[in-house]
Amino acid sequence: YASPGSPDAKVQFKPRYDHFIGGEYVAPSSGQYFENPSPVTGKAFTEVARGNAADIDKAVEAAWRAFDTWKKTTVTERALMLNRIADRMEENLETLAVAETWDNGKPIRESLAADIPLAIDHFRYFAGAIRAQEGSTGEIDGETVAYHFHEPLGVVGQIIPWNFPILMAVWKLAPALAAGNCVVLKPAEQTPASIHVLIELIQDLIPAGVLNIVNGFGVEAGAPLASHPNIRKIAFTGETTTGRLIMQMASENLIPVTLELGGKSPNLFFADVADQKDDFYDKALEGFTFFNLNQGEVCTCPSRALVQQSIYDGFVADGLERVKKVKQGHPLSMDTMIGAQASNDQLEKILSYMDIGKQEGAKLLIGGERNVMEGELAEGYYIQPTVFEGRNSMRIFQEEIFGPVLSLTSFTDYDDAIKIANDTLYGLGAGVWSRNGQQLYRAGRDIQAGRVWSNTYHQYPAGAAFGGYKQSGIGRENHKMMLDHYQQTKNLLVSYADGPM
Ligand code: TXE
Repeated sequence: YASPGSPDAKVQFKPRYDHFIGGEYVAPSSGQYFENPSPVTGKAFTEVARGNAADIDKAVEAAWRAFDTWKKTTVTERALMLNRIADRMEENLETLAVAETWDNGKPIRESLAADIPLAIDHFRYFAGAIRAQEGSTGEIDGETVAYHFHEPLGVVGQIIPWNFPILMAVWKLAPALAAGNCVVLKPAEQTPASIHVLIELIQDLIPAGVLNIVNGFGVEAGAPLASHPNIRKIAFTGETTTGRLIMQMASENLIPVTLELGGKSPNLFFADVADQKDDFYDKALEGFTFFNLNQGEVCTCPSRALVQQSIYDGFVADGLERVKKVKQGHPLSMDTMIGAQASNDQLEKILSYMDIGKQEGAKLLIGGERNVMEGELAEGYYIQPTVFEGRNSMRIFQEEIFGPVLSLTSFTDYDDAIKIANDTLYGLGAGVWSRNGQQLYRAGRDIQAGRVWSNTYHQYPAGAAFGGYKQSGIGRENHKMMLDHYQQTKNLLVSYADGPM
């Protein structure tokens, strides 16, 4: 695919993006904009409104105005809107995928095959889920009935990160809109542009004010949103320390929060994986290399590999051969498997962890450096796939690096494996690989994480609940249970009796 800016590109970004409030593009009240570089080239390609508390106020007001009408729409009407959005996205798949890759740095084959199709499916899933949802009635006594209805919360705030800009927005938008809420969403400052490409494509399908986008930085725009007295819920994905702040802000207004935070996911390979060198073995090796997906910028990145001692040497040697085949290149080339880190800050954070790993005595098995590319990519943010061997007590095993860096260690038996897997502050994802169904099931139940992939990894179907144990968060995303996080329960307690109470 051609780079944006060249004449045959699938998407041309505007030189400047304003906020999207009340169905219109609105200039920031401060008059200020910030530059947005593409991680592919390291060069700015657009500038974006720098939002503040006054912009958030405007957006929250516009959302409440829209809510008066939106709350009266039927589930059929709302489902139809979500399905139309999905269709429009599907018709523009390549445009959205190129926009996402340019803004975030991820390889086009991932944005084409995963990010955008998953986002499309998410709208369709929640269009179906909301239509199938029912309330309940309870017979309290012969003449008294308890009715339970679902009602939307009202205006909700959503703050999203930069690793899957469109998909993370849609994970939050689809259930919120399906449930009848209006939304004020703040994208991450590192990746503000692709969401505007999406909004331009779908804005005619959404009543004015139902969805509002305010861009800007965390403290300037995110905090006024999370602490706004007129939002009824805040949903956040990002760093654990920021999640803690969001929860404090929400506590002032006593509103519910859902938090999807960091992770340090273990990926366990039991000895029987290597019983035969067959297709299953091959699949497990692929699972070993998955720490590279999205340049490792995934909250569920399988960043700790735990391999049983009896197969360790052979399995790791085969695994490293596979890592060597992970092709780094131009994110818009179809054969590129690993692209650019999303920001210069993130690049530097990862490089600093490479130093930490080396200093604390971990053995570098592969990679370990910035990848200096040529031509258009020379100033982009590229890092070599990296594998360190060490112990679970090391910082590179305990702290979220959020890059293509694998921390590798061995375990002796089942109990040792579970002990190491759970020796972490986090509990978002995990992987278990074994030919033994019993072992797979037991490990899946014993690992303290919200999602345990068994003989697979990095699949994100809309119908499977996703969320964290421990410091990885509160609440779930995906799955129809998500609707509960965006609804109130209304109870009508009705007496049909004529006599005294
Ligand atoms: O996250 P932040 P950052 C992890 C990952 C990464 C690290 C730092 O390890 O290296 O966090 O990334 C908004 N009030 N994850 O600094 O700050 C911010 O503008 C309100 C894991 O980018 O949490 C952005 O929109 N909002 C992760 C969003 O929060 C605030 C995804 C995320 O930014 C705010 C991203 C404040 N005080 C990073 N401060 C995952 N779990 O997937 C920031 N924000």
